[in-house]
Amino acid sequence: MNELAVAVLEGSRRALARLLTLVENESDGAGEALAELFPHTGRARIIGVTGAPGTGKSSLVNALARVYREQNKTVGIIAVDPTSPFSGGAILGDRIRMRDLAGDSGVFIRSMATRGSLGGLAHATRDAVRLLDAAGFDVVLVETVGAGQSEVDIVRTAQTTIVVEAPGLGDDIQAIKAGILEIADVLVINKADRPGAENTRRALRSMLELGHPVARARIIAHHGRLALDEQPAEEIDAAVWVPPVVSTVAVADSGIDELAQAIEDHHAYLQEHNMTEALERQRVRIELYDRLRVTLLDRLLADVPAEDLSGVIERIQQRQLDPRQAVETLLALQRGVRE
Ligand SMILES: Nc1nc2c(ncn2[C@@H]2O[C@H](COP(=O)(O)OP(=O)(O)OP(=O)(O)O)[C@@H](O)[C@H]2O)c(=O)[nH]1
Ligand SMILES: [Mg+2]
Repeated sequence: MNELAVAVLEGSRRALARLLTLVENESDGAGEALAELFPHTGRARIIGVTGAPGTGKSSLVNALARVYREQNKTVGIIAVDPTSPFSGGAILGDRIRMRDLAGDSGVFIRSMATRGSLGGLAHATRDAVRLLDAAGFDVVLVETVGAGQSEVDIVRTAQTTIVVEAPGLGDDIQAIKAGILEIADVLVINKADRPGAENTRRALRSMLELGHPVARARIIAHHGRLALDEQPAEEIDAAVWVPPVVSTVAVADSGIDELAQAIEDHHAYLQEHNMTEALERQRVRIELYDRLRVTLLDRLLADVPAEDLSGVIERIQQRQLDPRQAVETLLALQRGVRE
């Protein structure tokens, strides 16, 4: 068996840290260990925390981790920063803010930054979560900034997704437009001690109330599309989960127990409606397709000479070849190379 994998299963933090570095660098070196650890995954509760910069995600993760520690659960934390390739600042900030968890051997904190593509980061994050899962952490918290598509992908790794809002960040409706309702299982208004918190809360609430159709669309977009194929419509109808809105003051530990309870409620809801497995199947399918897409494209680009590729791009630009035909042309070129 792979040495690092054995060491991780035996509880070595050093081995875990080394594997995480390999995963973060998208190095092939982690492949064997990941494969051997994979059968040991599937036990952790994975919770995603996302939201605009500075809304208090790290502070909330910190506070939640303390709640889980009080319940004697071990906690792994991954803070993902997809925004900047050289984000020493943010990472340092996270480390400092989470300092009060340092020294607790039941907590492991790791930051991850963009190396290559965002798609790569999504894969690396999934692998990192699996490593913490295999290492035996009861709860894995994944923090990621923003609500763009790539962040949604990252967050889709989680069983429960918390979207964090804060008052005074500008247009509330804007944030809602950005599609947060589609990914939120629990909505948090953090910085409830700040002016405007009640307005933000009201805006979100009314969106949600407006929103039986929204809630339904959310279920379909986030949880449901693929699961929907496999479940009768009335079952989905009965199972609509309207995300609770929880107000918190993360830095004063206020509302954190309510947040932990809302996460628990969501978990119970998934169990009760037999959605856990269907959702996992969907996550597996999405990941498999993502990985196939990346691998097939890499393979094609490796097979087709660069000048042929730029020739095709040139011909599209000259309106001699339409993009659909171009795909066929490239695949034919690849077959030519392979034969
Ligand atoms: N007043 C108030 N300040 C808070 C609260 N929660 C967090 N803060 C402060 O807001 C700032 C940002 O908090 P973070 O927890 O780092 O926020 P974040 O969302 O993780 O930030 P990024 O990771 O940089 O996007 C810090 O100065 C916190 O002390 C809160 O509930 N009330
Ligand atoms: Mg943070």
